[in-house]
Amino acid sequence: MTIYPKGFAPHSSHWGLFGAKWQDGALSVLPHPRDPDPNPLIENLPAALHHPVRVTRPMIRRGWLERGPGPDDARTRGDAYVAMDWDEALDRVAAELRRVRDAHGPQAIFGGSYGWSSAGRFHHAQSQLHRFLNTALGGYVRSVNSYSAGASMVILPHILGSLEQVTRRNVTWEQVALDSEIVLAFGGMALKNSRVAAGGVSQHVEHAAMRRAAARGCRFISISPLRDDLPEDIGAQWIAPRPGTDTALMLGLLHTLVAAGRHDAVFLESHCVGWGEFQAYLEGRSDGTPKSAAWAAAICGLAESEIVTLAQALAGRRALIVVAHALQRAEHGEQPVWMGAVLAAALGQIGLAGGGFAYALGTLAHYGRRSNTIQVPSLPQGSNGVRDFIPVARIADMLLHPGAPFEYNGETRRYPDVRLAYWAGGNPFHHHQDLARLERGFARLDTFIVHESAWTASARRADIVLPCTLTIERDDIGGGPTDPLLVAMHRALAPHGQARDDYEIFAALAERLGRKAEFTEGRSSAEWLRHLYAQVHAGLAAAGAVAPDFDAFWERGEIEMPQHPDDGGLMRAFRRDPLAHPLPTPGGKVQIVSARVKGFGYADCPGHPAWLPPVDVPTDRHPLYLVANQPATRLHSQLDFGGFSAAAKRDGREVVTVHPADAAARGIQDGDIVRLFNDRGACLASAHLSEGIRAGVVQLPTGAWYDPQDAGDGQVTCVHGNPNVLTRDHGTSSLAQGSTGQLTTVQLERYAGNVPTITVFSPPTP
Ligand SMILES: Nc1nc2c(c(=O)[nH]1)N[C@H]1C(S)=C(S)[C@@H](COP(=O)(O)OP(=O)(O)OC[C@H]3O[C@@H](n4cnc5c(=O)[nH]c(N)nc54)[C@H](O)[C@@H]3O)O[C@H]1N2
Ligand SMILES: Nc1nc2c(c(=O)[nH]1)N[C@H]1C(S)=C(S)[C@@H](COP(=O)(O)OP(=O)(O)OC[C@H]3O[C@@H](n4cnc5c(=O)[nH]c(N)nc54)[C@H](O)[C@@H]3O)O[C@H]1N2
Ligand SMILES: [Mo]
Repeated sequence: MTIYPKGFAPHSSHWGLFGAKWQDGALSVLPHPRDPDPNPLIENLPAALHHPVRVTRPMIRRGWLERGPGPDDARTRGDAYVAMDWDEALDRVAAELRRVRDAHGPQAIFGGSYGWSSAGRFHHAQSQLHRFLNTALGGYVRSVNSYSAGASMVILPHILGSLEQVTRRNVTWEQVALDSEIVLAFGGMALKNSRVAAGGVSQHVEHAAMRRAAARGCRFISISPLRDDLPEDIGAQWIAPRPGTDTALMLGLLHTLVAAGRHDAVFLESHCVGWGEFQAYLEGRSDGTPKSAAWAAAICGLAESEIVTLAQALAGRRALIVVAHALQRAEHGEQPVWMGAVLAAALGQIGLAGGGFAYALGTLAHYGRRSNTIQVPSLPQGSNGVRDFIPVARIADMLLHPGAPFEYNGETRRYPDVRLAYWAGGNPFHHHQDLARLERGFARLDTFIVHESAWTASARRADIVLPCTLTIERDDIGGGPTDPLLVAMHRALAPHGQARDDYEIFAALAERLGRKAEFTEGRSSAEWLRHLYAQVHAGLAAAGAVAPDFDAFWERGEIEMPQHPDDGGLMRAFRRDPLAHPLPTPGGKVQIVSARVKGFGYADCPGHPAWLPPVDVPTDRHPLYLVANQPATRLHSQLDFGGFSAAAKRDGREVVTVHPADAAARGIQDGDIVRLFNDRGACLASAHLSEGIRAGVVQLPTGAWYDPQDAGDGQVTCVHGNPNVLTRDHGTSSLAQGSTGQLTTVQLERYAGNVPTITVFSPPTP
């Protein structure tokens, strides 16, 4: 481990590679020595290791013990928990799994278990759970797509190619640094977000690439309700339209370009399908409404001249259109993704170095990188005997309406009748919208089982909580498809309390179900690491790359993975020769019109991108937009009890950003505790006044642990500041059914009552 400082035990997390180091009995974390811009989120770890809110023993909810499995409102009302020995707890879990499987079949078990479990390839909790349910019980109801990209994962294959194909080997940060002349980023490219990558990231390159581009004269323009979605030091211009109106803005820009003859008619003809039909919509010949700059200005709350000037700036330049995940986590989220691609196509930029459409660039650290030629290893999943699935964000609908039909990507499907949900590596009571509704859904289950390292909101609503290790308490292999390093993740300390690895827990359950050999294949976890590494070793050797054996890899701490050249991949090849390298779409070209999507007949997702006015807009009762975006100080809800996350709160509460004009109208001062509310719920937060937000918009990040209390007014209020008590649980459209958690509407007031104590950082009562 020559490049590491003394005593550095390498490890990997979604927020970066780091090393754990012991000094004077205390563990500290150091960033990877070659990371130019380390992520402070690693600072959440040290104080979390032995925090009182960690789960130390198997725990069973008292109501479930006393009354047995079955629908129970007490599940989500803060029931008490009883500690139990591992053997007895595992016996009960195995018996309950067997009961449900025998009585209702594996199609009554929901094992989607969405979430960002740890970065290691072997101990990846969902992979462990899915393998267990497949090998030991015959399968489970799964979920498809993600909260990240629920709409884009479904719309992109209809118009350009899969999310993977569109985001991998396309425009890189290297190209931005060297070639882009103007970057128009819808939703910005917040450095807080690109600090994070699934599987880990060894070098945070985004900020340096932006600075190099800016120094060369590249202009960056952020379209966002928040100023700090692009860093100040690159001279970024900030334009803040009304949230949720990006599609109208893009239409207004394109209308202006077309009116001035500044669009690339040749590219639209040679590389795209359906321009003529779309142009009739754009110019209002098909619906009577020209999508002019003036039309867009009224919808977006911008000046017409701003839109015209922006269109002029784009024309004739190497222009990159970026659309953040955030935009599609909203009503009709498919539209800004589709329209962003159409705008880039009409500018004739798709496939050029540093130009075109870079969906989600800057949203996460794995985008905009070279990709590895060798796959990172993953745990084989076995085969799932159950065909039923849900789009991931339809969880509450499934629980509340078993058997009901739903639309998805051209199919009418039915919600399965689920009796048991098993979660390992995710936190639904963090990630889902309208938490009060989600609670009603979970109350209907027979049994809810969770593996957690800490008493998260989901653990507090589970019937059985099995304590699991943190990543740093076990050995693993870390890596992602676009990071050049594969990491030997060294265990830095022993498990806290009686915590066990997910693998050990599932192996013990599989044994009780008579399926141990099928689940473990006779390997210990140490043997699995060697087994998974052998695949990498073979790949490296075949590629003629340096291929150390496992022990040498482990000793070194990391190895380099070979990468594809920065050649623009699919889009560049398609641009050069659309016949020889067609896009993986029905027409082999950019689908400005999709006959397939049109054929589905969805009013909420027609056959070409369109402005579809949202339902959830400000009213007299709820006059403010709420942007519920990703937190800067943690990854989602993870380690919210860690030092870095805790330090950013005020009076222990999450901070809501409010424009001074909106605050003044309500008699709110900086630092006041405020109450945000709408018809779904209420929460408290500490007000931070800032001119860096569009007036009429408030911003409260996700991730403060859900702490519902009766605040004395009869209504349940999250006293800690979790925005998902307020967000709306409604799919993006019939096409994708993605989450719409990013945006909703609320009212805000100064909180006059006694400020309740936050309770969720102590374990529940026995
Ligand atoms: N309103 C609103 N809601 C949102 C979003 C938004 O923008 N607005 N964003 C959405 C998005 S994009 C996402 S991805 C989701 C994120 O939602 P989640 O991924 O569910 O959130 P996390 O807090 O990362 O939850 C991961 C959980 O896994 C646990 N865990 C970590 N490692 C292990 C392990 O090894 N084993 C086990 N058993 N558990 C482990 C952690 O303790 C943590 O509780 O949230 C979504 N929710
Ligand atoms: N520090 C940190 N980084 C993270 C995560 C984390 O939890 N913490 N989560 C990671 C994950 S899983 C994901 S999926 C990505 C998520 O990536 P995104 O979903 O893109 O991230 P957000 O921060 O939610 O949103 C980005 C910005 O979009 C802007 N925005 C919101 N609504 C609108 C709108 O209607 N129009 C426009 N133009 N802009 C809008 C907001 O100002 C917001 O700051 O982030 C990743 N990065
Ligand atoms: Mo995400």
